[in-house]
Amino acid sequence: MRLCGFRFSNYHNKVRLALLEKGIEHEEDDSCKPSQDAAFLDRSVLGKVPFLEVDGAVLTESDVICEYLEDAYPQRPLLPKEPLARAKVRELNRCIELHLELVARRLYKEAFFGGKVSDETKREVEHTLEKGVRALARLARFDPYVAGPELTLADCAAFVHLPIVSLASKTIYGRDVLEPVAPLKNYLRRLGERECFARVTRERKEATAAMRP
Ligand SMILES: N[C@@H](CCC(=O)N[C@@H](CS)C(=O)NCC(=O)O)C(=O)O
Repeated sequence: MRLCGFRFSNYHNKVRLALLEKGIEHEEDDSCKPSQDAAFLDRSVLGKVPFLEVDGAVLTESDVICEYLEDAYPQRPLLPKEPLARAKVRELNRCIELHLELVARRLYKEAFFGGKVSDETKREVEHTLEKGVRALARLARFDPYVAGPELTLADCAAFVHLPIVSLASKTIYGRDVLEPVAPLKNYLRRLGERECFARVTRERKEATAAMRP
């Protein structure tokens, strides 16, 4: 199986974390950039990364890929066995991606890429982010992992997405919208000390440095 994408991508790194934590043997193609070219759409239907090539098929959408990995490689599980506990992990994951990362993403053009975002969009995003932050504060357990006592897919998502939400909001609003989630900083620092998480961070930084002119 081959994971395709690039190591600067938070969604790509989420899947890398799952692969590495589960100890799944795999190849990587880190040279795939999002594109709407027909040749790339043949590989990734929406032109996004990451995607997984496996057994002659292609899987897109990081959550779908992670759930496939759970089903196909049940060792070192990243989802609890019990259905309700599994659903609670997915709920947290959804909150982090749909109500925080995807919302903050509307700011990235100005926060990270030298573009401009309208004041109206900034106001709208700030308001929506606040709702997501309140939901995260209510759902997250931090005892010691985000969904409870075991490491799960929600930790993989939190680790790659939440620092970007913080950074984008600090750049655009001059404040970290995630500040009210008090245990978050220590939790992310502790998570970053795990071997696989430290590796993904190190390799993301190397990839970022290599991209600079
Ligand atoms: N929902 C997708 C999101 C993936 C995504 O947005 N990837 C970004 C890179 S971090 C991308 O390919 N962006 C290009 C685009 O949206 O066209 C997933 O979970 O895999």
